Amino acid sequence: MTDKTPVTVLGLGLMGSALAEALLAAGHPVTVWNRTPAKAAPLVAKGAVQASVPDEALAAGPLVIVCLSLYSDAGDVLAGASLTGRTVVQLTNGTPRQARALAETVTGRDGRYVDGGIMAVPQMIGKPGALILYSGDEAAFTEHRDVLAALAEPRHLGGDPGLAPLYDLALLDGMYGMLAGFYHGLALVRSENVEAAEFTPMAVAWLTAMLRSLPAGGRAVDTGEFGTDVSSITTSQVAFPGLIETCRDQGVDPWYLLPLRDLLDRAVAEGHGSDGLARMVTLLERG
Ligand code: FVH
Repeated sequence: MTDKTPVTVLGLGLMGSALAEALLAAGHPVTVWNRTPAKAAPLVAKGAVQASVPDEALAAGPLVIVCLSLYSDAGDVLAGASLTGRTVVQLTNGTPRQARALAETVTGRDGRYVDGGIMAVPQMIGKPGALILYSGDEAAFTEHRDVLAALAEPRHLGGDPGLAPLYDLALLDGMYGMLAGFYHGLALVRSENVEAAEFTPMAVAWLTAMLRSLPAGGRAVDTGEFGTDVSSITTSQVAFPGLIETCRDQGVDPWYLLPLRDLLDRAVAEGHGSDGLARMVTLLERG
């Protein structure tokens, strides 16, 4: 017997399994369900109860964590199940629109809905440094905050269920931009047979130094003061043709640099050449 909240986990992929394992490690009774039942075996060996259908798993306790590939999978799995008195914490990756629609479905069936964006990989779950962003029913979140803290630092962003996926996608946006730039630069030096092992430490140091400029850029956007004493849009715009030409000379597709060049050109044409790169935000917002 335990006074710990029973938790249901629907979906035992890489992430769902890590979530269930962290809850077991924190002493919660955990009931799991997965479309492919065999994936539950390692968790059952650690004390989880395996349900044979989603309904059975949903009946096990008040808190239901959903972690499937797609929102449509979550809709299918929850379809027809009784959600009365259940708090559904949806950690499947999706869009704000999908989150708001699923929240309506769940609340329409007397459940409470919290959406979440996992800012971690499975290996980070249950360890310091992992963060999960939540939004939606704040009372339900507060009630289960301590349970959710077993997974990662829980941070609630507001009552609109679409906020967690919005922040999640915005952070992924930044991550993909950084990774695309790194791999593109790597392709460029590899055109002269430079090994990744030589280039990577330089890229890490350079990108780390550049990351330190983000707070000042954010402040410029918040205040509308885009003047810079670091590097102007014109400085970048003038450098871009050389960057693109070098890609072509070295046999590397300039790819993601082309729309960036167009944006810089537009910024200069509209009279923002002396501003810092943070000005790009106001141009993008008109897209
Ligand atoms: N893994 C990660 O690093 C990221 C970190 C950030 C958040 N994502 C999101 O988490 C969701 C699940 O990701 P995952 O890594 O667990 O994904 P898989 O290992 O591929 O497992 C997918 C699970 O979904 C089940 N599933 C798929 N389709 C259906 C369906 N039509 N009906 C029922 N279940 C379905 C699948 O079941 P099975 O294939 O084992 O039978 C797995 O349980 C995802 O949104 C990430 O973006 C993870």
